[in-house]
Amino acid sequence: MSAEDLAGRVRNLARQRGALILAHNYQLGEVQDVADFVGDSLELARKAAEARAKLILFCGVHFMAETAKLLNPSATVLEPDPNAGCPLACMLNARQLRGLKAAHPGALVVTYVNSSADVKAESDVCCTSGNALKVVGAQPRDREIIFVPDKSLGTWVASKLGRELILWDGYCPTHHRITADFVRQARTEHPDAKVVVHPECTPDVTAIADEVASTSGILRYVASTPYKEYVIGTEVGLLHRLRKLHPDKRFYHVTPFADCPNMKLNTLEKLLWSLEDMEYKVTVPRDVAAKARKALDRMLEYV
Ligand code: CIZ
Repeated sequence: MSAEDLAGRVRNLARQRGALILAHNYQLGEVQDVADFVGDSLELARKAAEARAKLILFCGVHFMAETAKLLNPSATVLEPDPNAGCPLACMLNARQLRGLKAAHPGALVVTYVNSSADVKAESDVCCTSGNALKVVGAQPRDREIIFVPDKSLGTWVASKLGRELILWDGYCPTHHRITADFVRQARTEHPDAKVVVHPECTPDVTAIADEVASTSGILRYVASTPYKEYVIGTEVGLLHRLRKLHPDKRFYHVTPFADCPNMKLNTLEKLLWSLEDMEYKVTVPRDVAAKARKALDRMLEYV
């Protein structure tokens, strides 16, 4: 079956089942193209929370589908491949976070959404890379802040806000493959291009970029600047969306190695099977869900 036929079948079955298909900016191009909505985790969280549909097919990684379920508990949330995890989210568990809290009594806990529901349940408020500056910046100055689990993002937030944060040694393996050497090489190959990187990159990479932004921030930067060429330092899936939105501009990735193997587990075949078999349903234990939802709701209060 051609990719076009498959996409048609996914769309038809989604319509029959009344399913809303949400896809992250890092998904395969053909998956983004069948989705009702494509966005970053904050935009997808908002869509999931507001969705009227009783069925959501979530194409991203597990913590994102879990977030959709937390924010819309009455909807059935399906993920096409339950193995699509997030190594960063696995770098901190609830027991470890409780240990960190015990070592810093009185500290507020700001947790990046790239984390499990168990970890969110131990947190005061969540953030995404798109709103981390706003969320951390809004916390009282007289309180210590634990920021978990991404150390690179936390380091960038701390430097932008001029505020010390207690960090955890977690990182995104995909973004850490974007090295300063690759950035310098890309600048040599594309001397007229602006270099825009994600704050999950290491500090030596963010230090030499022209702009540091989340995926939605990168999309806004490209839309609002007159340049014709951009070198993009984030997961390669974002280039599909950028090229589609701006056919008049040129986009290069810093390195093709910034390709998240988990994000790419979702294929059109798996989307179709997921809708046919109503698999794999995302569930979160009730006691964890209630606490985790509070941390997410607090994040959504920041516009
Ligand atoms: O927050 C997200 O969706 C991620 C993982 C990256 C980004 O900047 O959009």
